[in-house]
Amino acid sequence: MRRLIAISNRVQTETEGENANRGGLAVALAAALRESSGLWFGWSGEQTDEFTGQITFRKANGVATATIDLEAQDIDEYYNGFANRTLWPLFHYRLDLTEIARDFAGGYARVNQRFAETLAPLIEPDDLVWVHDYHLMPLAQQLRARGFENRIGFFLHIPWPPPSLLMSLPDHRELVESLLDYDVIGFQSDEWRQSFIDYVTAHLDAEIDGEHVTFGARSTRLLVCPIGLDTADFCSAVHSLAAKQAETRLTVSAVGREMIVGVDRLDYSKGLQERFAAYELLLTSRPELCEKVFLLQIAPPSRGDVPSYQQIRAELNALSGSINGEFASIDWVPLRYVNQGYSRDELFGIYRAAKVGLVTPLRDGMNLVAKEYVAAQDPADPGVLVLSCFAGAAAQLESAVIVNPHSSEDMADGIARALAMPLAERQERHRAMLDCIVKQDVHWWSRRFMDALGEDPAPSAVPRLVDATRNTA
Ligand code: GDG
Repeated sequence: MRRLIAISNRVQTETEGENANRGGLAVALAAALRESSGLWFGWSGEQTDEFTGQITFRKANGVATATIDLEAQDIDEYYNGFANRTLWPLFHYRLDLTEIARDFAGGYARVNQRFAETLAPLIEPDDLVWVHDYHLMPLAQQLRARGFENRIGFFLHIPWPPPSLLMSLPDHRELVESLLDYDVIGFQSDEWRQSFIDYVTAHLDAEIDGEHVTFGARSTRLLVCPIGLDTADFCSAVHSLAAKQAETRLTVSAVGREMIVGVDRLDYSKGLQERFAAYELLLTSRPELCEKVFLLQIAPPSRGDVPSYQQIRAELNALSGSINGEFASIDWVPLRYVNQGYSRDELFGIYRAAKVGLVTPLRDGMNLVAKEYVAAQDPADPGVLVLSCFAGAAAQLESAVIVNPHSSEDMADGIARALAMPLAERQERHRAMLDCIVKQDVHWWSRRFMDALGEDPAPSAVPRLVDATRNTA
């Protein structure tokens, strides 16, 4: 088996532990790497006075890791800047929050160069290299420039925006061209892949043949490869004490009321303000539900150094206060809004105690919370998933109650429908979704991507490759 080198912006270190508030990528990647005895390379999350390229090797959760520290300027311009203030909002269709600055773009290029320089001595000729997410799009180009001809793949965890939005980025063409130095690009859904193809068709002199784009001397396969859960591992929490205790604690404190749950990083893409507004409308338009339901929203803060995240936090504090001020009674708090993280086992118990799982992002590459909510349900008496049509997960979880997160009315109707849904319908919908979550789990996802990465280039690519070189010469 060929060795896998996975690269992502952050690498989970041992000290942060299994129960830290880990993003979807960290959870999924650890499972994929354990299978292939690979090496996981990335930023430690630590700051250093001067970048030296010194690598720290560790074992974390059974995975070999190699990490580097970054300078303050790198963190500002590359991570807080280009990644989180330019690409993240733009790729989540939030042009209003997208900040364009040359310093950010410069920091992004510099850190990608630093990653390539530091990583280069670790790569053996037969290694497969798998780069993750929007922080590191130009990395293959940097490695190719240093002579690496390994198979290199890229997986985009977030949406790919339509061409008209991408063009707001001053160097959009260079960015897309750099991506065509990969052998495989993985997308969470066909919608994001199609947006990428739309850009290539409109702006590059490239040849598109089914899943393959040939540009210059390389043919790149565009793969739809939706990320899954480590379903078996996640579901093993059903036997854990922490899960049982969390479930019991919630059931007791609910005193017979139905619980609706949301679990999201505190991020504007997750549609939390819109969700709170929809919940408010639910209580206003259906007064019979007052005192009968409550919403538990878990929202651990993230990216607190970025102003738009401070702003959303302030807005949510105000909104939750006003909803509780308007509706609460002496023994009923309609909205429990919690800014802290819980262990994965506790989360399992929290999901299981909820009659409705509310997952309503305005835009999301996939959304693993939707899958976790379904996986945690008791098949004999499952809760109902209410899911945004703009989450990548909606393409797979068609049996959810699908809602438009921009419409409070649609969301309020969806929640009411979920609360009233008869057992047989709940069971049928749950069965269909669980089937997909079990079959297309994280192991399926990594095998699918690795198979594509490990395969030889399609023979038909060779003549096209010669022609393309001749055309561009
Ligand atoms: C990106 C894409 C894509 C949340 N609170 C706690 C906690 N979490 C865990 C959840 C879930 C993960 O964080 C969040 O998953 P998402 O899928 O919503 O992810 P993003 O962070 O936005 O990540 C996304 C994902 O990459 C994977 O490709 O699905 O679309 O945006 O696993 O459970 N975990 C713990 N405590 C918490 O309080 N332990």
